[in-house]
Amino acid sequence: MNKIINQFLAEIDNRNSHEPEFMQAVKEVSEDLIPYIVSQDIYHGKNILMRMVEPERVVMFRVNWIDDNGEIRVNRGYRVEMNSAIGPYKGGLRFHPSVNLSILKFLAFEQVFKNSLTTLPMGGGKGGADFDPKNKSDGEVMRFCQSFMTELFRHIGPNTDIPAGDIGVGGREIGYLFGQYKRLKNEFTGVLTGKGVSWGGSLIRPEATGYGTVYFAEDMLNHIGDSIKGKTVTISGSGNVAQYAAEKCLHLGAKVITMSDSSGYIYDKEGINEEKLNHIMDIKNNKRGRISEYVKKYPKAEFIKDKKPWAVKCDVALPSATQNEVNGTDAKTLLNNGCICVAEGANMPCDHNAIKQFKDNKILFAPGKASNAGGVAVSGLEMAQNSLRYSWTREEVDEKLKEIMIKIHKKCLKYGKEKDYVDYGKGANISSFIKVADAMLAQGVV
Ligand code: NDP
Ligand code: 2IT
Repeated sequence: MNKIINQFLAEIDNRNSHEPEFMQAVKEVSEDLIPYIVSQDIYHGKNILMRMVEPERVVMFRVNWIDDNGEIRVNRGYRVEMNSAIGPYKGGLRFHPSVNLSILKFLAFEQVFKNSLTTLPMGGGKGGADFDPKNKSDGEVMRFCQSFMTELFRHIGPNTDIPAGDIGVGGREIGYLFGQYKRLKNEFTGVLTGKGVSWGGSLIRPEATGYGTVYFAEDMLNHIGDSIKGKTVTISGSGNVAQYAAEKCLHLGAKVITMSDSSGYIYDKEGINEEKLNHIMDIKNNKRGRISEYVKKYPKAEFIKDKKPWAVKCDVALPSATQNEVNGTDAKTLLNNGCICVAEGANMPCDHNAIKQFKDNKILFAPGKASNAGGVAVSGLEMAQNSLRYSWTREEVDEKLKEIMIKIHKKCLKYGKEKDYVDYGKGANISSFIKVADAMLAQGVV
C-alpha cells in the first residue's frame, strides 16, 4: 500500500514540487483515501484522486491600485476553482502578504472535502491576493477591493462561484467587494457570503466558524462521556475564528487563557471573561490594533512576544490563526501538559508530525475540514436565505449550525471509528470523498 501511495505522491510532486503547502494537504488526504479507493471496485482504476488534485480552473491576475500618497501599487490576485461536482465553487478570499498559489491550492483542495461534509450543495474554491490590509487606510482597502473585483467579477456568480472571507477579509472587505460587483453587473445577488445583515447577510455567519469549532470539540468530548465545561482552553489567533471560538467556550463554561496574533500571545491565568473578550474585539476589529495592547488594560496578564501559546498547560487547544502553527515539538509539549483535545479552527494549523503524535497518543483530534466547517456551512445557509429572499432568526441559524456539526461528527464516526479510538481525519476524508467521487463518476469524464 505504501508503494502505491508513494507512487501517487511522486507523480503529483512532479507537477507541483514548488508548492509545499499543497503537497502537504494532498499527502494527508491520500494516506487515508488511497487504501480506501483500492478496496472499492467503484472507485478503483478511475484515476479519481488524480482528477481531484487538479484544479478545474485557476485564474491569476494583476491588481493595480493607488495608495494614499498617489503611488501606483501592484498586487497579484487569484481564484482557484477546484471542484464543482456537487455545487458551485465556494470558499473564501485571503488577503495576506504570504498568499501564493501553493497556499490557495491547499486551501481550495481542503475546501472541496469540507464543503462536502457540510451536507450542503457546494463545490470548492479559494482565492485572494498578496495584499496586506494591515496599516492601510479604509480608502486604500476600498480601492484595492474595487480593483480586485473589477477582474474577479467575470469569473464568479451566484450559481458559478461564491467567494467569502478568510484571513484579512472580513465584513469591511466583503462590503467593498460586493459594492463593486453590484455596480459592474447591475445586479443585487448573493454572489458573496459574509454580507452585512441589512444587505443579504445571515445572522450568525460572523460567529459560525468559531462557534462551530467549539460545538465540534464538545461533540467529541461528549462522545467520550466528557464535556468542555470547566476545561482550560488555549486559543491561538485573535481574528474572526478565534474571537467567536473564545465566546462559545465562555458560553459553555470553559476557561480561555490565551489568544494571539502574529506578534505573540497573551496569557491571562485568571481567564479571558466576556468583558475582556469584548476589549480584544474592540482592539482587533475597531482599532485594528495588536493583541499586546491587552496587557495595558489587564496588567496581571502577560504578553509573550514572538511565541505561540502551546507551552501553556491546557485541557483543550484550538489553533485558530493559520497553517502550520503547531509542529511536532509543540504537540509533544501539549501532550506532556495533559491536553486531551485539539480541534482545528484554522485550516491545516497542525503539521504532519503534530497530527501523528495526537493520533499515536489517541487524544481527540479534529481536522479543520470537520471542525471549522461551520463557517462555510452558514455561508451555505446564507445562500439558501438569499435564494428564498427571506431570512431566518439567530436561533434558527444557530440550531441549524449545531445540527450540521453533529452530522459531521457522525460522518467522522462512520468511517473513522477504530477499536478504542476515533480517527477523525480518516473519517472526514473518506466520508467527504464519497459524496464528491460519486458525483464526479455520475457526471462522466468532464
Ligand atoms: P483573521 O484575519 O480574522 O484573523 C487571523 C488571525 O490569525 C489574526 O490574529 C492574525 O494575526 C493571525 N495570523 C494570521 N497569519 C498569521 C501568521 N502567518 N502567523 C501568526 N499569526 C497569524 O482570519 P480568520 O480568523 O478568518 O482565519 C483564521 C484561520 O481560520 C485561517 O486559517 C482561515 O483559513 C481559517 N478559517 C476561517 C474561516 C472564516 O469563516 N473566516 C472559516 C474556516 C477556516 P495578525 O493580525 O497579527 O496577522
Ligand atoms: O476556510 C473556510 O471555510 C472559509 N474561509 C469560509 C468559506 C466560505 O465560503 O464561507
